[in-house]
Amino acid sequence: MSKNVLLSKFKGALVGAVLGDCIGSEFEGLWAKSIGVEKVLKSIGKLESEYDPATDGRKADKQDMLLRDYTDDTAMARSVAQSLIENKGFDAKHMAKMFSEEYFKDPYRGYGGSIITVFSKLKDAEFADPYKPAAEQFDGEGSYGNGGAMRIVPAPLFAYRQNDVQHLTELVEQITKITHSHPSAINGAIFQSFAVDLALRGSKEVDTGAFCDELQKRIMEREKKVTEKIKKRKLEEVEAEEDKEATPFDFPYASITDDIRKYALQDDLPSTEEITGNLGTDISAYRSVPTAVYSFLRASKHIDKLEDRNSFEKTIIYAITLGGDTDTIATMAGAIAGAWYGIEAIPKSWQASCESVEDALKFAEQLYELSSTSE
Ligand code: R7I
Ligand code: MG
Ligand code: MG
Repeated sequence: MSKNVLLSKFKGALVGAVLGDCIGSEFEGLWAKSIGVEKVLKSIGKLESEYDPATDGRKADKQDMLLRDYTDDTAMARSVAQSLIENKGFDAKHMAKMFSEEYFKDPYRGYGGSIITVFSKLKDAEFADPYKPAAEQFDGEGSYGNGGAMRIVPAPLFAYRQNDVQHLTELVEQITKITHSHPSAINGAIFQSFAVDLALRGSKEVDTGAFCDELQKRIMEREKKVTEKIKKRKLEEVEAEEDKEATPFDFPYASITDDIRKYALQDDLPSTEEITGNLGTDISAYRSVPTAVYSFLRASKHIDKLEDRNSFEKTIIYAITLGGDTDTIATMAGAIAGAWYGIEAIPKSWQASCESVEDALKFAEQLYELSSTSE
């Protein structure tokens, strides 16, 4: 892949993530029924009307208006990118410090309800053990929220050149565990990182069948390993013979990929109720990451009322119409779509309307340089 194409994909991934968050956050927590495609188009129409192509910026009379804010999703993704760039690699303590300090500097970004405890404990212990506070969440079960997956996009960029699934898996696990130690949160972040990685390696046309097959193969490998570990521990504890046989429930993300494939390939657009019911739109990783992957795949096809929108735009708009955790689902879907279609597919008017787009472009260049020197 030429430098120009790959760099465009890196930029698309990071900017796509920022825009999904900024545009999606207006609708976070609303039911799909109370959103509807017209409302999303109206919001986007407004930001497009503020743009002046002559200056590639906002119209003169709109310059004083505030840019659309990003939320915790982008705040944390920024820390992941900055920490990887600054250290030319992963340093758990440094990243934990960045997450926590960023929160205390700028707390009103809509963070998850429980993660704040992690930031406080990390700070109080002076980041001595960057994994301990997260492991203590929810009586030692760890958070299953989507806060690991929502911020992970810089990791598959950083690890791109190594082209080693195992290496990417381990990197994502380490980054996620700083705040989320529940296997569902970790595997959700891994699932999202695989989707971004596949999109970075993708060419023009999206082949939903092939995309899902590869995603499923990769996540199955991962889930098998986790299951074996848990089973081994359980067997040692209780010696229960029936635990030896794996069930589909042991491979939640691999299993749900069948539904993602089915809904994405279906001729008619599945009803919103079907998607929200079966894939989900809430703040758990398991009920939001698959929805983001599905939104990206579905948007490569026709969607009524979005005929004059390109596939990147359709991804963001469609993801938001599903309601629920809209900023997070749109940020994850936007990262995948941006990685596939590249920065050229992202309207300039959108880029001019949101906070942190310029930084995302800069981080993309830095991660590109880093990943090419770490070959
Ligand atoms: O996962 P997290 O960072 O939240 C991310 C979400 C995104 O939508 C952001 O846009 C922002 O709005 O928040 O934050 P956590 O606090 O770790 O998890 C989010 C919520 O999930 C928690 O506050 C709990 O309500 C719930 N949750 C759990 N509930 C019971 N048992 C997460 N894990 C558990 C659990 O194990
Ligand atoms: Mg958010
Ligand atoms: Mg959210």
